[in-house]
Amino acid sequence: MSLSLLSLRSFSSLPTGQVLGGFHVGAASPPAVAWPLQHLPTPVLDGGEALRECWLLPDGAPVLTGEHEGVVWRRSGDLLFGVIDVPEAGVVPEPGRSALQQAAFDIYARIFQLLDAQGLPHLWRLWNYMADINGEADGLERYRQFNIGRGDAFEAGARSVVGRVPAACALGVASGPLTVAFLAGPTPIVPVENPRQVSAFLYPDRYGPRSPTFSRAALVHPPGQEILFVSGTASIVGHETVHPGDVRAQTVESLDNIAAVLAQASLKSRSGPFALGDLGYRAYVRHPADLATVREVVAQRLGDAPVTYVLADVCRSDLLVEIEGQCVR
Ligand code: 3EB
Repeated sequence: MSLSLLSLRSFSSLPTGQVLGGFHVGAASPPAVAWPLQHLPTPVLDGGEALRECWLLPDGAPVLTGEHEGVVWRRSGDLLFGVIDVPEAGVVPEPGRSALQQAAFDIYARIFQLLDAQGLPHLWRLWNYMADINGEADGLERYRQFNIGRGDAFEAGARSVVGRVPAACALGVASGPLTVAFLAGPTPIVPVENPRQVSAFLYPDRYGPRSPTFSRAALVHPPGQEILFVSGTASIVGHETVHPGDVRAQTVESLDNIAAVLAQASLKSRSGPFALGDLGYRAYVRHPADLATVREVVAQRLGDAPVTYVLADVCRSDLLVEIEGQCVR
């Protein structure tokens, strides 16, 4: 059983192999498919109508597909991928909670219920997207509201909010529901932190009342494999944003951070060291006009490694770029 990640640029093509789940990035609506598909309603910046990424299974791998309170999921062996979208307009928040906070709580609570029912309790990687991430409502930035709901659900689901927490990203798009995709498995992650950065789950409360729940990277081990997920990585040193307003320097700093994470991951790896050129990447760019600069720095540093550029808002308003990656072995 071997999992692989396929990237497709053509709008018309769909994978022919067996799919566990995937992503459709682009403004146009996604195709109807029988597997969980996360739609990011935001443009791909470097050409093509849409990007499709699929987690592929070996031909003939058995799959089980289902739905649990809005979580669309597919399982093969002990691997489970799922997607849930919750429009905030349909949420009735409990007193003292915003709709976004409640939506985040509900989504994570449902995911944990599903994982417990499936006997696969360990979240490996989360992909979080929401509208207007830097907007303020009821006196609190929306990303910070999301962090409260997520953290509360981790605790309600008897999960730790520090230490062994999944890899993740959290980005803003122009519109649409709060959408969360996840990959889960039977074994805990091996967490990886970055010595250049304060762990996100220990950020001081000037970044919000509840710290974000994610590891800088996670090593996970499907049977016979090792996968490294590097979380969304930005121009943060310690806990502070560095180079505000300077997209070139922010891109360099983000790549320095990824290099530092890879050095730590290499120390814990079963499959050998990780170099920058070994990963595939997604780069989230806040302003389309910055694409050329980001690409130039990335090309210098990453060479031929595959990178997809996506328009998105990073979760601090002074961050202009965020880069994530993965290596499947
Ligand atoms: C940071 O380092 C940048 O809230 O899940 C990166 C990856 C970021 C994941 C999340 C946030 C998240 O704080 C932001």
